Amino acid sequence: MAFNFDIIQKHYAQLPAHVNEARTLLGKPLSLSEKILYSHLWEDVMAYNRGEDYADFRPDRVAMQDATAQMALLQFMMAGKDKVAVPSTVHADHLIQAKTGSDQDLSFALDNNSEVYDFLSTVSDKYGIGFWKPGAGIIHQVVLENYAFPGGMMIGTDSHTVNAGGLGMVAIGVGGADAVDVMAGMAWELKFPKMIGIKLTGKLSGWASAKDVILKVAGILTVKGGTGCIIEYFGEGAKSLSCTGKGTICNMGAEIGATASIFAYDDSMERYLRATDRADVADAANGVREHLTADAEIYENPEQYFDQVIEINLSELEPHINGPFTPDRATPISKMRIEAEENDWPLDVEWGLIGSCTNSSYEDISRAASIAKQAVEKGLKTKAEFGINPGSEQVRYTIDRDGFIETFEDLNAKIFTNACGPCIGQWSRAGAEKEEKNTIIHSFNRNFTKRADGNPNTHAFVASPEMVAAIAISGDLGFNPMTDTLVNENGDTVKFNPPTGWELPPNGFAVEDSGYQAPCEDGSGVNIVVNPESKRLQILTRFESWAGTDYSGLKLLIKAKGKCTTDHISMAGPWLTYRGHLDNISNNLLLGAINAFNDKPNCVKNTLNGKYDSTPKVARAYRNGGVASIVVGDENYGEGSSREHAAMEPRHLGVKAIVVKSFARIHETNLKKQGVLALLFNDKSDYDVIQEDDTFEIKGLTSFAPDVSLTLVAHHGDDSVDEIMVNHTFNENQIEWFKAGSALNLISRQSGVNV
Ligand code: MIC
Ligand code: SF4
Repeated sequence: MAFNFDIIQKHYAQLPAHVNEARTLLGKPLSLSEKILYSHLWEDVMAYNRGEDYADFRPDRVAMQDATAQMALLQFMMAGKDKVAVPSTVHADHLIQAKTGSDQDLSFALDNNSEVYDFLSTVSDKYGIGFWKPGAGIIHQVVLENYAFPGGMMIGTDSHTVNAGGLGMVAIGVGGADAVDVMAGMAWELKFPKMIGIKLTGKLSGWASAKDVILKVAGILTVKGGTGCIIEYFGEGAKSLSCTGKGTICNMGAEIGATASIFAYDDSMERYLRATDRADVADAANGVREHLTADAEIYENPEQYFDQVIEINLSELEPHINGPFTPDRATPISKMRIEAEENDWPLDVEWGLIGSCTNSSYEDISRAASIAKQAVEKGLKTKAEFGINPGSEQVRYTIDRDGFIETFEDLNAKIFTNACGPCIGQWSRAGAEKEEKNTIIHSFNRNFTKRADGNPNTHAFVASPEMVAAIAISGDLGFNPMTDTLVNENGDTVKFNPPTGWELPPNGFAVEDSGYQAPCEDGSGVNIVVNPESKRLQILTRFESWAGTDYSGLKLLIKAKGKCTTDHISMAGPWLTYRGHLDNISNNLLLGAINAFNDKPNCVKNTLNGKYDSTPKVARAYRNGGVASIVVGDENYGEGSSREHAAMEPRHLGVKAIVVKSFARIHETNLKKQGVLALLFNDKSDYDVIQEDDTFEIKGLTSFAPDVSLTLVAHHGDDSVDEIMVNHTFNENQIEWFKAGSALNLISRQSGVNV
């Protein structure tokens, strides 16, 4: 039986009427994404221009993971509500470090993070939020197994929330402040997305997997190609993929900046729902099946209806390996050796890691295990070390029962906790501090510099779990298991057969304790205590509201050059410790960003004393000296995570504006929510005009209005002045957030809390 089945039933009961109304109003057939968006509008149906108009939505549920939930819930506590308005869950998955193996690592985490876990569990209890305890699994796998439903809409404080598109849901990653809106019973705002259609023909076979579909798409669309879009997959090839395979594809839509990705409801989803004990949802979905896919004309003539169409033939798809340092650098396996040699990437592979929310399903593990099994049978020993993070306790229990864990252990693999682990730098990798140049391969989604082990010289490559297994066993990045052979311990030449696996466990899923903790019925008596001395949790104080004048006397904190992801702005790994303490985590502000004036990370000029120092220290020195500042950035600034710390930290340390060539969606919204001016160079070449010693004014704020540009005045060291036109995407409501000092200040005011 599914959680909150009543909500799903109610939605399906109204769905046909909503879809018909939207179709009539728009006067055209509807894509699945449009059906879902229009059936979740906050108010009456009206037509929206894709990519232009903001719309208010009513998501069905909210999911949060521990590393972002702390800040989301600290904000929710200030909103003046007794209970969450929609079903919400918290998942304790990011704070568990992979070191020795699951049991020891979990008990260490329980001890080490007890303060944070107690806080999350108590707040969840108080406000009626379901809590998935440490060890229960990774948020997106748990959501897919328990909560996602075809035709639904959800938001989650994690960029890979989009994973639930694999079960036909419009699922969107957001910052915590957005989650607060929905949990507080308010509308949730989003610019109505554009639509990219990806037609999948043919059928996967051999070594090609669902992961290779998205690795190839990432190569085509690049890290910003999906910005502002929902990607809808369709065609015979789409139907042939498993539900969890669809999840993998949707999951990595985050890597190309897509707002969401989605597949229509089909038999694979029905099978998955039934296998995960949700026959009730499957039966209900079957009753409205025609509304859980696009109208036929859309998939017949996609060019007429989507903003962009891509076609991929699964029968011809070659396995890919993406990386290093960016998930969109796609190389077909047959070209990998040449590419690595040309670019001087180390060919020796030191680690193969399987897991993460992207690829930790039963099917993934069973296919990778089929390669591991062959290795043992063929007398091969693994050359690289192996680590596995199962996606959930249900998957772990079932793969253990079915012998896959044993198979990996035969290859000396380390079985880590059901958690994010190395994917988010929660990895105590021996020797990483030596910062040696090396290669690892994993089945995760992101491979930004330093992400997995903190070593800037680790070249991390992304591939399917079965390819990770083969390459880790061979220890050679250039190994192509489809054509190459290996020599075993007896000196015989052996070759892998293509992987085999099961879409779903032949004997069904099983689990003894899923790790779920339901909230108490009445949380009014639950007391939340945060120790004022705590280093990990800090009750928030409100950001000051806008003083009503233009800005002047602003200093340049950093002009960031090139890729500046949220990992560069607010690093994870060890810093996850401080996710509930704004002042402490602000000490990581922009640590990874490269200063355009000296090409160094974490070394910027303090123009108050002319000395170079670490970026967060200079930010603090400016703030303590009563000087406000700005940050200048390149393209796709804030790519990657949903972590709003990347927006709250600059705000906390006195940064008034972030001026860039382009933004990633979630980060841009996070900045607006926290009262920071997110500004765009009208002429991108003005980025070059900014000098290290500049002092700035921002003019036009007293008449701040949608679609009206502002002026950034740069006073250079030689007394010359440049007036730079800067644009923004603030709408009326968002301008009110800016004026109030943050969106939360506005909500609190509206709820009658004194601000
Ligand atoms: C990630 O994959 O980068 C994370 C860690 O899951 C983040 C969330 C976070 O920073 O806590 C994400 O993807 O949003
Ligand atoms: Fe966790 Fe990695 Fe997935 Fe982020 S991408 S939710 S860190 S497993």
